[in-house]
Amino acid sequence: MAKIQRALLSVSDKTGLLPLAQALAQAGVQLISTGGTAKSLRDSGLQVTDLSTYTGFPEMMDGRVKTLHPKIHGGLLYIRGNATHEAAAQTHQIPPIDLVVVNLYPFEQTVAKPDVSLHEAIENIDIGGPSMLRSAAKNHESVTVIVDPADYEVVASQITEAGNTTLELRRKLAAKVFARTAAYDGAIAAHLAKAFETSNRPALPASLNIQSPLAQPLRYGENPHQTAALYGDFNKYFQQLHGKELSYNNILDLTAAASLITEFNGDKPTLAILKHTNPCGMGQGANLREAWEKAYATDKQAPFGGIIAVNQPLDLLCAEAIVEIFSEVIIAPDFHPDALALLQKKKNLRLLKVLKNVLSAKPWDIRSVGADSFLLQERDLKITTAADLKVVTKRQPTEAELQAMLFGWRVVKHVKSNAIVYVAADRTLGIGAGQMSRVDSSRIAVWKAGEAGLSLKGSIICSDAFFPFADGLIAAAEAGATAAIQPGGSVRDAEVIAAADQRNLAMAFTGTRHFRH
Ligand code: 93A
Repeated sequence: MAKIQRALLSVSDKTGLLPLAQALAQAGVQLISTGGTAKSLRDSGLQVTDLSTYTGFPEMMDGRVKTLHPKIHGGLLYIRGNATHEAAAQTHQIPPIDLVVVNLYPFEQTVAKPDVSLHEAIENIDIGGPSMLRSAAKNHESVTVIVDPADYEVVASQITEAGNTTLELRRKLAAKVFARTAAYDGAIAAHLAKAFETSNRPALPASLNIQSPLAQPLRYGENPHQTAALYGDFNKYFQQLHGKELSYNNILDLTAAASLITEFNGDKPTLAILKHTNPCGMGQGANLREAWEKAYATDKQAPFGGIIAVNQPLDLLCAEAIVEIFSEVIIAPDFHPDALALLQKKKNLRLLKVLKNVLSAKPWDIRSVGADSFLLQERDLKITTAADLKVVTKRQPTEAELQAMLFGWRVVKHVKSNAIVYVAADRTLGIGAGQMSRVDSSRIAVWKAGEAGLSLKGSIICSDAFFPFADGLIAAAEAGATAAIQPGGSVRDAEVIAAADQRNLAMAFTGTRHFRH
């Protein structure tokens, strides 16, 4: 690799620059600099070419245009050894620039000041700096780029030793550049989003380094004293046909509803009612009205103010039943015109047509774990089929029990842990959600079924994670369950299986758990 001959230095923060510049000068490298940087180096006794002399163009427009010149970007970007590029460089008299040292206008520090003006913030958006950094980083095969003063020393020592840097180092430095310019742009985006807001809603924290456009302002968060906003391309999934603006809780709940109903795409008419992201009733039937009757029968109290999701266009027959109770949101693939007309009479009901499956592009779960940290995981998209089930009891499930198991397993996956769901083949009978102990969830599910006047005789118990002890299963058998579906995997599986066998229960292991915390 040829020796570095020409370096462009343009830094806002001049700290630590001098030793690097001295090492470069010592190695015979020509130094080119913008106004402030050139002055500071010259004051320290170094020979520097002014960038304006180099380009033959003055810095202008209050410094907004300093380095944005083809002689600079051409010198950084042309592919060394490429005949056409070399010829263009020759024709236009563009010598190579082999090293760029830039740090940017201090945008983040500027906007951190409590009463920064929009003007001051905008003037601190560096344009030329990121452009040079990106040009140099793109061409890192031949060009060295430093954005972080912490890297001055290693570059200086490699150049002193060998006249140039290693490709390995140039690669590392280039990657660092794109991380820095991305974060810089993120900070600008967040600040401007906030500055242009009229209401009191939070901008995406720059510390999270996520770039997503603001999708929708929200009046408040989970509670009225919390500010909130919706980010990303969310509005491509739903079209709101009627009702007030969606709230934070609506968006959360309807996304849970959409994820749950997606499990039943292409299945017979299915209806789910959810509250606070948990299903409170789910049913299937020959039509949606029947599905509603079964879902609603599970719990006639909780659905008040809930979310309803259906897996086919909502018809009038079903709408007539739904409209009897107050719901926050209904989501459907579509609405029959007469059903829509009826539902639109309800002022406070939001109607959403699903445009695109929320799970169609593999979604991520993101959970905040502090001011500047978040957890990221793949969404739980595991589908369990009959082939995945391992029957562990002496008695095999009947075909009806098997169908009920697979129905219930799709529901329990969407219930907060610890989750216990009692089902029949096409309906929920009792749901116990979000308890710290599995037995308590089971007790709640049994109690809820009792409250609803539903019998658990011949029911199936579905458990999102294994039964740690036999007691939960014994209680289910006593409540009337004849079969169980659960992941298995407890050290006490043998005890649980023995308890099932003693009571002639059929039990299948899925091998997969569905925690939902
Ligand atoms: O206003 S700019 O975006 N326009 C430019 O063409 C340009 N070129 C370099 N700012 C520009 N810079 C920035 O000036 C550098 O990123 C660096 O932060 C600063 C160095 O200026 P000086 O050497 O005059 O202190």
